[in-house]
Amino acid sequence: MYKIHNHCRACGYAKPVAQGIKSSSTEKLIPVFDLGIQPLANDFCKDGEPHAGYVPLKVLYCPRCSLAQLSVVVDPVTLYRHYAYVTSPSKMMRQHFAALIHDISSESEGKSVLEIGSNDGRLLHMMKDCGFSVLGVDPAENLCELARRNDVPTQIGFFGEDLARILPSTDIVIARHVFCHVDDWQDFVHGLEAVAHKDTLICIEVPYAGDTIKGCEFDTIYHEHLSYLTIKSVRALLEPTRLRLHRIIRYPIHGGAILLMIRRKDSAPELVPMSTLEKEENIIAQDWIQFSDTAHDQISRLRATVQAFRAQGRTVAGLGASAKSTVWISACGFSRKDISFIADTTPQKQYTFSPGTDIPVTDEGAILRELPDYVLMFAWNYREEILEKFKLARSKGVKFIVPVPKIEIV
Ligand code: DWN
Repeated sequence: MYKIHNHCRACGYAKPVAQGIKSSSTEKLIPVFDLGIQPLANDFCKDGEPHAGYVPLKVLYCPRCSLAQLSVVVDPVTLYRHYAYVTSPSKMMRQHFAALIHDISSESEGKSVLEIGSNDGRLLHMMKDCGFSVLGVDPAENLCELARRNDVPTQIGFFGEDLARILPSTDIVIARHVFCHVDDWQDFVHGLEAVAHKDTLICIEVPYAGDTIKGCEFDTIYHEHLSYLTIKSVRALLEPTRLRLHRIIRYPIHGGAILLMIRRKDSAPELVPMSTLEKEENIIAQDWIQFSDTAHDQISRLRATVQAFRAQGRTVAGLGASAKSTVWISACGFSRKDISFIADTTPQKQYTFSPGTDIPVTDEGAILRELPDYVLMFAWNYREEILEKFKLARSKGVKFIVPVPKIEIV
């Protein structure tokens, strides 16, 4: 179900000199954060369905290029062949897509778009309406079905050098929150080089490690997210390839993300000034160790907060059966005694259980039906939109517990 990962996938630090021969050097990735054994964050199963199981969740830091990465790699077929996460239909995501399309169009006049990890085709459908010709790639059979019903042509499979060979050359490549899910970066980059022509614009959007650390967003650390990127680690990855960093744009989505605009080294312009973000970046192992201390403190606080409310006879529910919810619930050791249900808009998640627990996931209407005293906002990255959406429930006394960046009751 998983394999051990013990060398840096960006710069090769601590890589054994040959398969099976231990590295002669004393190079070792540095353990910086450990949440023990956890269920898979999107392993939402109906009653009686078999669970995928439990896997160690530990983060290692590369002292050479600053990439933080998990100590294991879960079989991607287990994670993604049938995927519960569907791109959010929220207003915030639609606004993000509009900004992304604007920023891409300001950098490229290209009209053909390949999206890697296209999910249900939501972004590509929006780009198609803007006049782009689109093609998606995604390994999830259930999501490809949704995309095709959305009239978005989608190739089923994991993107890499092999799959790239059967794909057309394209003006624009987009990979949103998929690159940090990939184990073999070299194979992925070879795939990018195969589909890119001289002027292709490659746009890779990932959570930014600086934001993860600053907001103590430890609940975004789960088995799908194999890597936590810094610009320094991307430079290390691209250095030996035919590709180069062209521009970096920051977005607030998903708790803070960066769009890495990448071009071929033989495309114009040759020289691009270093961004301010890159000049200021200085993430070291100690930042992750401090992050770990804060995260474990937040976990203890949330556990104590919920258990105190329950001891007073108050009811607590959750909103957003996000991957993040699984991390919080597992780290806090919550069960249905603590959280009576989680409400969620995603049909594939409704009437399942939070991975590894007896906590049911139900529809959003449950909040108004049950009027719990407190609702844990596991989808805190949509905070304002959620608070607006649940104005009526809040007027009836429901309070939200927002766990990130600091536990807050609103
Ligand atoms: O990288 C990934 C990120 C981009 O998305 C994936 N590996 C997994 C996924 O992470 P997540 O599940 O934490 O993503 P979200 O979008 O933060 O999840 C929000 C959840 O909350 C969804 O299940 C939908 C739900 N939701 C809701 O029920 N009502 C969301 C909103 C805004 C709402 O109003």
